[in-house]
Amino acid sequence: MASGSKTAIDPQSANAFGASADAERIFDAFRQWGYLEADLDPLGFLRPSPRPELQLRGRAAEEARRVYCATIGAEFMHLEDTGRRRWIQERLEGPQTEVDQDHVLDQLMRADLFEQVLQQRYLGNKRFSLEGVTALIPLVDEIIEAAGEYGAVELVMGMSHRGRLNVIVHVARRVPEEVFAGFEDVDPRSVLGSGDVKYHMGATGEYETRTGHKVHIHLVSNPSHLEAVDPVTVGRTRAKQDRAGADGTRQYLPLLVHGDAAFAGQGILAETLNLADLPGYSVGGTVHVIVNNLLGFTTLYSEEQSSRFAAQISRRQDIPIFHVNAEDVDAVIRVGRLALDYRYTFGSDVVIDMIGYRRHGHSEVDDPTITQPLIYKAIKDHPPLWEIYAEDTGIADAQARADAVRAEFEAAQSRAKSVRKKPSLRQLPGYWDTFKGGRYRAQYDVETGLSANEIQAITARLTSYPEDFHIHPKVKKLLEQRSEMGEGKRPLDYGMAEALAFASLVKAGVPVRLSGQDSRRGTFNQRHSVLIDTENEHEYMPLQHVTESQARCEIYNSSLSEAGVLGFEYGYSRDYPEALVLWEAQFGDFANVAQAVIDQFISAGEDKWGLLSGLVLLLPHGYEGQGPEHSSARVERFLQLAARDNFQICQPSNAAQYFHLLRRQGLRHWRKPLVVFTPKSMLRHPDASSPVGNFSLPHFLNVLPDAEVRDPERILLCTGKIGHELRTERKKRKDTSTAIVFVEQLYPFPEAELVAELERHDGARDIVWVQEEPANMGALFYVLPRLRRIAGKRGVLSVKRSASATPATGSSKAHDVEQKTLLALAFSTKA
Ligand SMILES: Cc1ncc(C[n+]2csc(CCOP(=O)(O)OP(=O)(O)O)c2C)c(N)n1
Ligand SMILES: [Mg+2]
Repeated sequence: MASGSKTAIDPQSANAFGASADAERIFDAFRQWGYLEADLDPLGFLRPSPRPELQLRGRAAEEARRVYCATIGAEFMHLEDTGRRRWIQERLEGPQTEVDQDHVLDQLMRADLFEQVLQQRYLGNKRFSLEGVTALIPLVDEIIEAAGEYGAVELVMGMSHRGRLNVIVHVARRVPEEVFAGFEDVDPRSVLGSGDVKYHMGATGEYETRTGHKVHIHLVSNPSHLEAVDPVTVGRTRAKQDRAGADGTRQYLPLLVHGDAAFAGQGILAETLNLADLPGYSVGGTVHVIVNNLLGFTTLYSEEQSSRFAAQISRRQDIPIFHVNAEDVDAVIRVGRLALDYRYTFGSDVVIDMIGYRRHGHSEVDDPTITQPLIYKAIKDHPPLWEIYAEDTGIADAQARADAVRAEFEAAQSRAKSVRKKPSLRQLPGYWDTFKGGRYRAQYDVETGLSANEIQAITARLTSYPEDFHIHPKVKKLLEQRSEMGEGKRPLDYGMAEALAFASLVKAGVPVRLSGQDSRRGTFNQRHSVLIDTENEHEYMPLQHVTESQARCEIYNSSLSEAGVLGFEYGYSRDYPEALVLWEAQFGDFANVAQAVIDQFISAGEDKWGLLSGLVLLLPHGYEGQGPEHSSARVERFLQLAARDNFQICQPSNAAQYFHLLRRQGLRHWRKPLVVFTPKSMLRHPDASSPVGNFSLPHFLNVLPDAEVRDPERILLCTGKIGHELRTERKKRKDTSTAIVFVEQLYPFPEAELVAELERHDGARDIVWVQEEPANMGALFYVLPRLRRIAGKRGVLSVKRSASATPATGSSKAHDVEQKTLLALAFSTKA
């Protein structure tokens, strides 16, 4: 079906009729509806849908039909901007660019024969063949070719399983031996408990275009969870662009390759699309390619989506969709060029929906004739794409060329056994020290205190704004209070502690980026990072005016998404390791909507792929009578994921500790994700505020010892808010025999500090873990065995709410009763 350069549209087509209003009307009808009658499925199962609007005759109709109902179906009349619509129509109706058919044939052969050699040599192995949609390889080649001409230096590519091995060889240009080696037997001891399967691993490589441009290829590591890699890829791109400066969006091009079922079905894709034009998240346009085989595993397209095309989820946005028949490879190439030009002209996302088929079962090992017997009957006798293309283009020596390509792959395959295995990822350290160019240094701890003078100087900047700025009276008061805090006249609360941490970090050259829902003001009215002029809504961000030479500080209100935004920030943190990157949940439990990002990337990325991230998650947590959904950040889930130093899990119980924790994360050259359970009611509570002197202490303390009680008979161990309530209760009871110790870092478990604290109080008989959460939640299951191990002969008891199906009661009165009982039990429980 290859059309070759012969099908170039007559440049006079539309213009010849330009004078006639009728002709224009006819063309408009085809521009609007033509894609529905287009010939898009090579096997013909997805039939054109005849439109009454297009039952038109005459030369204009014939010409318009040739443009809009052939093998490209362009959906673009929904675009709001007339200029963009006209741009697309002129490109489609005007002269078509030449295609280097010789080059295309070569790529199709390579793509198909690579799969066939894998099939023959490793029968019964999963590889997720590209056959049926091998036009992806020349399509991506054309995209890179065009990107190189625009000055792109890197293609940041996210994709799932289908065709990934083919892409690693033909796009990332790794030698095929490397991929073949992945199919050879390996010593299981070298990968046990870490690493990942071959069709998920990331890859990098160099691509030299035919016009001599060098484009680095970065294929992002990908979990099985379909589309989860989308926001990660876009976030990584944004970080690279931010580093590059003004030219970033030109230099770094994101390309996402999707399956049709996943594109239609997975919400995280929709969340990612929605980030496209938001200031904190835009990347100057992402190119999306749907590798559409009209199947998802065993499921037919008509069961996948409530629309004709999988691509139609993207119709909600102002972006064009180009459906294209995967067997008209020249049309595919033209669509690739058109999409790239569109991205670079308008800084917009663009979707290519390339429709082909899947030659084998989903993963080659299952038999598709059981579920789609008719489709597979048609596929059985359908020749590979390179043969069709060779015939259509009349390239004579195709078979001989194919034999040579096959021999090349077979030779590579026979060399595969001797390819040296990569060392296990297990040995990779968590340190990160590339930006100073030095050797790895274990800098786990760094001094985080600031002198009183430094605090005062920063406070002055944080609390001032331009003279003509009309400040809101409530914000004015808050800044006045912060000013007093910085001068040591009143204790510092969390909001001030955080502002001081951020300001001091950017002053020291560490960029800060925070995003989350309503994060600029702060869900609990605690942050006020951006001042808004009451007269004109002009903005002033004191954190951007700390010093002349400071690093950037960015705080964004995110879209109402968790998975999409958290994935984005994880990606960002990957490519901006010298920055402190934070994501904030509105309430901690909303992070569960992003569970795949937490499970598949944040907690597992280092183990699977050897990739480091210093991302911080801020998760408001605490039992305050607000009901089942606003109480718990699900501490237990994070603790269950913790192993092999994969991340840090902390609950700083006062403002100064929060300050030191953020600075520790930003300053040390050791990149590990940090999960912080942050307070709500304690944000401004005097008990959790800290005197200014505590900000000059040298370090974050993993354990806060009890300084008040000398020889306790009982030690209460806890984290966060409940500890302050226990202290109040102790005062009320005039109790002098109970020590209250805060475990500020739950993971890695601060065993040495806790042992020291228990030894210091060796007269205490009872050691009690106290938590607000029910028995089946919170840190209980995690701390109890660890405490028992270090408590020796002394008993370890626990006080908690009864096991429950929900984190907390919906009744605030019941909450109060429960809380009182907890406190009473904490002081009375005996072994
Ligand atoms: C979130 C998620 N759910 C389910 C699966 C299991 N799964 C793997 S591939 C696949 C079908 C994907 O179809 P499509 O997106 O069209 O890609 P194709 O394999 O057809 O290229 C499914 C259901 C998965 N990997 N991720
Ligand atoms: Mg599919």
